[in-house]
Amino acid sequence: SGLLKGKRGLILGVANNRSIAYGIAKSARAHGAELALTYQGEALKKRVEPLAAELGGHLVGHCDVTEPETLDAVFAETEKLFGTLDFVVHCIAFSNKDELDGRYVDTSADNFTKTMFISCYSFTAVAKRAEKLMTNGGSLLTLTYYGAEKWMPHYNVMGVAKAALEASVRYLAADLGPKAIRVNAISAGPIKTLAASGIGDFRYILKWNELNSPLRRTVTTDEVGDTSVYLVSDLSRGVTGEVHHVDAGYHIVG
Ligand code: 0WD
Repeated sequence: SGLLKGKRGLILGVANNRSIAYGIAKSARAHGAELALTYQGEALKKRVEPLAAELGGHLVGHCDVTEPETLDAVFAETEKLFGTLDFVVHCIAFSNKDELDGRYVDTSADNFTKTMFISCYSFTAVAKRAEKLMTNGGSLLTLTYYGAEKWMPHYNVMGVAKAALEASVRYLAADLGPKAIRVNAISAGPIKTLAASGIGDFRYILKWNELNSPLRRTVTTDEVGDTSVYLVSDLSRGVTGEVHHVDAGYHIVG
């Protein structure tokens, strides 16, 4: 379809072809969007380059949200490329692997700060920069998880960061609404990606969702991608400040 024809989007967080960001990029492209993608470091550049080419997208540089100058450079490059921006998708999270196991109470101050900064604050840093390029309004989208709402085994400090991220979706929606910029999140069910492989007992979590979700299965990055098309397109023009679950219905059960 041409739902996103003429729309220009920046997608942050493609690491490889299993990334949720890649599923989103594929769906957005299939619906006609023109895409800008970033990569984190030279090692991932080699992975992301062919994916960008496959999607007819543009690489707009290295982005590490802990180096704010790289975020500035990416937005400058995107402005050069597109002029204005219609949507941004933020698929970035990080916490030290050894704290995505065991007890939340044992979180170190250092990793707490780092997890919050990369997984929560970075979305606000992105929104601030995107606002300047969204002169015709726009849509900002981030990725969250059910561990923000309920205790989940091993999710620990990431659950706390996702809760803050979901709150920031609401505050950003209120700030940017008058400029017709909408801000939403997708709460995805568990998917086997690079980031997820750091979470303790992840295979068990996948199996548990398969057995207990209303649809009796887990979800795919393609399904998250297709829902993202709705949230970044004009179909959802009346929707902002929302956390939309794409989890085979698990959140009504668990
Ligand atoms: O089950 C899952 N996989 C779920 C993931 C369920 C619900 C939500 N999510 C969220 C994640 O928390 C994250 O916010 O979806 C988002 C995307 O994660 P993903 O697709 O599961 O994982 P992955 O393909 O690994 O992409 C995350 C990427 C990083 O990859 P690695 O694994 O190399 O850390 O986030 C990027 C990086 O490319 N990233 C950063 N980008 C810029 N600056 C940074 C950083 N400092 N840190 C991580």
